[in-house]
Amino acid sequence: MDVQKIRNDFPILQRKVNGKPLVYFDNAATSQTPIQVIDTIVEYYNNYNANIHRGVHTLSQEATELYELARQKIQKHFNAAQAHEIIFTSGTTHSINIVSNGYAQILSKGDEVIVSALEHHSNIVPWQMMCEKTGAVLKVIPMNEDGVLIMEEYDQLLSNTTKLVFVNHVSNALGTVNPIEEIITKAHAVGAEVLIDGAQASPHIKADVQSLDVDYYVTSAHKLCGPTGVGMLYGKQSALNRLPPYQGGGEMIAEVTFEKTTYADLPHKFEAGTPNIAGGIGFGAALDYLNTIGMEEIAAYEEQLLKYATTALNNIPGVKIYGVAPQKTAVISFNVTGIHPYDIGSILDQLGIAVRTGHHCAQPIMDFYQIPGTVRASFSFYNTFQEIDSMVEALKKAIQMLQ
Ligand code: C6P
Repeated sequence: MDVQKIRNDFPILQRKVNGKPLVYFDNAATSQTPIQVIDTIVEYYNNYNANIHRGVHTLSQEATELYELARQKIQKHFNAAQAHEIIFTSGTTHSINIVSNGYAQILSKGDEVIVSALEHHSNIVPWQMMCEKTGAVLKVIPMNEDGVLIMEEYDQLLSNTTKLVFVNHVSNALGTVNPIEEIITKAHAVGAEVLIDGAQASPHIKADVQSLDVDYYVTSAHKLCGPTGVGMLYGKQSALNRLPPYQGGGEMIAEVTFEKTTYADLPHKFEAGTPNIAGGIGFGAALDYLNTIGMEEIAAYEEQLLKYATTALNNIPGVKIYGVAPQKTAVISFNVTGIHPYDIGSILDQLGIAVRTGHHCAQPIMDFYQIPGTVRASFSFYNTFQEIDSMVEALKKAIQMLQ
């Protein structure tokens, strides 16, 4: 992998922040966008901006064709059996809400659903809302000090009253890669469906939804070098057909009268209204970009970055890393004794280094460690070892100033 060449694809990496070269280590919040994706979006607006699935005119047909081609690229990337099993959404949060809203009409009092202790709020709150509506009971797979799920406890939680399990593939706060194959197999053995939140996995791991045999897999394009405001809900055809629509409106109908409306087939049943057309096409371009580099190459390089940064940070007195699972993506959450994460983040920003600080929308994880938050450095394939050195130097300066 030629990282220097790759960096030239990302115009934003050339800019300075506070007079210093930008070191962008907030990739888990959102990834940067290569020129190939930016150009694709600009080309859409310059050449064939039109509403899709509606017009007989050329522009509309071109836009429709490219939007549907993007759906096929997503299908291929995640190895879905059929293109209509890919629903375009505004992102992971929207995707989860489509399923949780559907489940609010499927479950009843006493049914059980299982979440993990490692979740982002997006994979907790919609389900709590669903449980409030239905009377279903939410159970939690606990984690250990290393940030690893305790699978024996999962075994105990599963029963024939379990209807759905929803777990992330990778934790956004700690980088833990969860054993989703085992989670899925065991859930299916008791007749439960499984939703996997792939928002943090998909930039690093290419999930094969058929071999995983997962019922729902969700992600956001902006985590994968694509635009914001677009994402996907993969669902097995049978699972999606069971769910009621989420929103009513144009495009999702077969026939409308004031007496009765019938819904369109998949995927349109879940795609009411004019979608983010440029975003969908940009999502496809982002997958093309990543696949040209190669997901395995990306993962191998990021693993080196992770190892290098972990060793360097562990050598700084007072640094404590949270989440030391054997299987991790390139995310490091840490604190320095006696210093608030926000203060470290602010000083790093003064030095041009972008990290995220706070609870990372994963408050239960922070509560587990009894901390208000962490500093999170998350790496991507366009980051370099030298940038990690810069962060380490900047962190040492910050510690000197703050301690
Ligand atoms: N995590 C982070 O800094 P949306 O906002 O819908 O694109 O993605 C929500 C989401 C869901 N699940 C996981 C595991 C996530 O990491 C995220 C987004 C960002 O960690 C922003 S809070």
